Amino acid sequence: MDKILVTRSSMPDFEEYINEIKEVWDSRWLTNNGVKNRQLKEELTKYLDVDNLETIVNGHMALEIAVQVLDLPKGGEVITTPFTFVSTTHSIVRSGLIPVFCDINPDDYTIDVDKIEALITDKTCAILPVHVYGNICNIEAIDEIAKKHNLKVIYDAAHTFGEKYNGRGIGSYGDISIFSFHATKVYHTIEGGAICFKDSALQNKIEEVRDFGIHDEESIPFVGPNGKMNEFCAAMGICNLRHIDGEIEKRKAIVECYIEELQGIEGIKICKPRENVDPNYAYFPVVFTDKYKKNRDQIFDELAAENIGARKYFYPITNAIEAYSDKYDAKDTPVALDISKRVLTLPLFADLSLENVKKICSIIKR
Ligand code: T4K
Repeated sequence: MDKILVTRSSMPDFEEYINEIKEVWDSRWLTNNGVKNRQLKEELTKYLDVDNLETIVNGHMALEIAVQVLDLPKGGEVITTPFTFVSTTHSIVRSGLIPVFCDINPDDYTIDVDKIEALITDKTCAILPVHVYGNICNIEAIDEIAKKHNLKVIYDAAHTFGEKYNGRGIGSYGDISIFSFHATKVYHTIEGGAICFKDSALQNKIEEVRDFGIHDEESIPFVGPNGKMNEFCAAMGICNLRHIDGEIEKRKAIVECYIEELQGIEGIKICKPRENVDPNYAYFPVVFTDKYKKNRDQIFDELAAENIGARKYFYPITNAIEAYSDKYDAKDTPVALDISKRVLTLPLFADLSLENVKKICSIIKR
């Protein structure tokens, strides 16, 4: 059997993409807020149902720019989750801020809102939760804590493209939400991302910070990175947006098949979707408890032996990685530590056949 990896990029037809880049090719305008970028921004603002949006070179840079434009004080503390991709934590540290790790809840692996307030000090300036796997955080509780303590909220919404909560685009929550459009995501622009923000007064600053902090040729008010998306990526995004609803529908059928095969088995835990969420079926995490006959690593190895590349997203948790091991102890977030040792994300992409889903499940159940 051909190798089945955890995901596989969705692609438009070759002709469709070539057609989309023809104009870019002819014009030789390849980046720096070109026509494809401007079109994509408009289409994404509508599709994602957000107030304001800027395209960014990748999801990580979107996080760093989000942290920068909110003017958080250097050395300030940001309460966040360690159960995420390293990008989330790195974005805080690389911005001169201090991550303070809050544990996660054992049901959907998002930040445990009952543990946030105990971590607040006079240095706390923001909360940076993650809608991990596309599971939506307890937005109401986070909002209430943030208001009470005058904190900014930045959602790492990297996994939630197209999701809605209470009928509103998920990117419209918090002061800022960021998306990743990496090749491995439900929706991609090859590499890419976006910042969505409530306060339209941030518009100019975000545009300028994204472009080295340049206002015009003679005025550079901010220090900024090169965070611009190029025209070839934007063109890919325009093509992929035409097909996204169908892609999500196909993922839904796959997830339903996984659930049918794996639910109700002692020792196998599957996330329940929250109410009032339109999901995007981004990941399919499965947690193996002590009641299961084999542990996560054994199942990972058995799948690998059959050419199936499940992934241990998110292991190790970010407060356990070498880069931070002198500053943090992962035992301080025991639920996250435990889940990270038990979770496996199974292959999930739009053209994964149901036959292969059943095969993956039969190896797990064997
Ligand atoms: N916040 C969160 C919560 C995130 O999860 C991420 C990224 C970010 C922020 C930062 O966003 P970006 O700056 O990346 O936009 C992947 C992705 O690189 C990363 O985007 C993603 N999260 C993370 C969870 O997963 P790897 O190292 O696991 O990717 P890799 O290369 O092993 O690819 C996984 C599988 O995807 C491959 O086995 C096959 C398939 N694949 C991969 C590539 C690169 C394709 O089908 N096509 C491709 O082009 O990190």
